[in-house]
Amino acid sequence: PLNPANVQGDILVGLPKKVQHYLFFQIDDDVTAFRKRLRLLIPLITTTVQVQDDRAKIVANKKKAAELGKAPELLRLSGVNIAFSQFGLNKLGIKDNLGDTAFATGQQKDSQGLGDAGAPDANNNFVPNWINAFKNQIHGVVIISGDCDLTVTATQAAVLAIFNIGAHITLHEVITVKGVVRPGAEKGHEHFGFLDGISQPAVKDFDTKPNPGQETVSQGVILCGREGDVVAGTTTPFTRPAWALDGSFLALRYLFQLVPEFDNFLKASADPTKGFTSDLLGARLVGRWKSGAPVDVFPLADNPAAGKDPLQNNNFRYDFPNDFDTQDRCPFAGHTRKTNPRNDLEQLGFSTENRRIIRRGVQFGPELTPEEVSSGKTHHGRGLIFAAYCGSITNSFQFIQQSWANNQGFPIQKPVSPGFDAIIGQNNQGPDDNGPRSMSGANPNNQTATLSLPIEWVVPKGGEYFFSPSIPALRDTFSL
Ligand code: N7H
Repeated sequence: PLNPANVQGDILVGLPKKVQHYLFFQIDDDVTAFRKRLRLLIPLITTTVQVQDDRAKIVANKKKAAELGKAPELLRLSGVNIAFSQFGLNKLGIKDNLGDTAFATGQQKDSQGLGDAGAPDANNNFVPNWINAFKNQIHGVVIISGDCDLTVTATQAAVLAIFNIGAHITLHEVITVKGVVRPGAEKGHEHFGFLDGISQPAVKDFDTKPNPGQETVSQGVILCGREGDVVAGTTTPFTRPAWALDGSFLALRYLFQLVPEFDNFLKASADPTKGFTSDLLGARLVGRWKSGAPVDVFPLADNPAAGKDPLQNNNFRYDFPNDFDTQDRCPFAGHTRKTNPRNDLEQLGFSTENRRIIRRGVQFGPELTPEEVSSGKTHHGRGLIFAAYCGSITNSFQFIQQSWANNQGFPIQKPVSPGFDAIIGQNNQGPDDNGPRSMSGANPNNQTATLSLPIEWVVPKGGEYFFSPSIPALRDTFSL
C-alpha cells in the first residue's frame, strides 16, 4: 500500500503557502558533488505526512487566535520540494526512460503543439515567445513555500547554501519565479477574480472522504507505478523504471494574465439591458462565478454561500436535462467544461479518469493599479504559475491543452461548434500574434451566436515538464 511518507508533499496535499518561490536551476559540471549535496537536502524536503502535520498546526493556530480574539501568530512554517526535467536526468546520468514522450521532449519543443505563439528560427526550429530564462535548458526546480516572504527567502537561502557551500558551486539559479497569494478577500482567487483550486480529483485510498461531485481516481492517475498508471482509454500500463514508483510528473507553466483587457472585453460584450451582465458573461467563460459557484447549478445568478461550500461547489455533471445538447447553463467552451467535461464524455462511453490532474501553483504579480484600471491596459506582469501533477503528461496536461482547450470541435458539435476554451485556448498561427479565436454559447439568450475573442488574455511565457521523485528515489537513485 501507498506510504504517504514516501511522496513529496506538494503532490497529494499541497504545500501550504502565502508565498511560493519556484527556483529553476541548472546542475553544475561537478555532478558527483551535486548528488552529495542533494543527499543533504533530503531532510529538508517536505513529505506528504509533514504537510499534513503542518496543515493541522495552521488550523489549530487559527482556532486558538479566534478564541483569543487575536490575529493568528506567524508560525514560520516552510515547505521544500524538488523535481527534475529530462535535461536534469541526462545531466545526472540517469538513463532510464520514464515513458512519457512529452516529458522526454521537454516543454519548449512541445510549445508549438500546445499552441504557444512563436516563430521558426534560422534552422527552422520553432521558438516560442517566452522570456529568455525559459529558453535555457532547465535541469530542475526547487519549490519553496511558506507563510511570508521572509520565511520563504530564508528557506531559499538555506537550500542554496547546501548546494553551494563555500565557493563550491554545484547548482546555478536560472530564474526564481516568485508567487504570492492575493490579499484579503481575494485570497484563493486568481487574478481575473475567480476562486480557484476547487475541483481536484480525490485519490483512491488517500482522500477517503470526497466531497459531493468530487470523483475518486486510481492512484496511478497521479502517482507513477500505481494501479491505473495506464495509457488513457486502455488497460496498457506505461513502462516505468522501478524508481519512478510514487513519483509524479509536474507540468509547470508561467502564464501571464491581461486582467484590465479581460475586464474591458467582458464589459464591452455584455448586454445588461437583457440581463446579460458582464459578471454573467465572465462566469460563462469560466464555468463558475467569481465566488466559485458553478454556472451549471446556478445559471442565472451567483450564489456566494454555495461558491465556498465544498458540499455544493463541485456537485454537478453538465447533465441537467436541458444542458446535454445545448449550452443553456454552461457553454461547451467554458473553461471548466473544456478541461473536465464530466458527463459530456461519460455519456458517450469515454472515461475521463486518466485525463485528471491535481492543480497546485500560485498567483504572481501585484494587484491592479488605478492607472491600469482607468487605461484598460496591463502595465505590471501578473498571472498564474500553473502547476499540474499527473501520472502522465501525455494523458492529461498535454491532452487537455491540445485536444480539448485548443480544439474548436470539442466537446460536442451540437448545436454549433463550441470553439476555443475562452480562458486558455490557444490558436498558434503567427510570430507575434496568435490567430483569431471564437466560441459559441457565451450568450444564454442566443446560444448559436459566435463570440469573437479578440486577444488571448492568458499568455504563456515559459515552463518546463518535471518529474517529482519519491523520497526513496531521491535517496537511492538521485543522490549519493
Ligand atoms: Fe484552469 N480561471 O481563472 O479562469 N481554472 N485556469 N487551467 N482549470 C479552473 O474548478 C484558470 C489552466 C483546469 O474539474 C477554475 O477549481 C486561469 C490550464 C482544470 O471542473 C478557474 C488559468 C489548465 C480545472 C480557472 C488556468 C487548466 C480548472 C475553476 C491561466 C490545463 C478544473 C476553479 C492563467 C491545461 C475543472 C476550480 C473541473 C479550473 C482559471 C489555466 C485546467 C477559475 C486563469 C493551463 C482541469
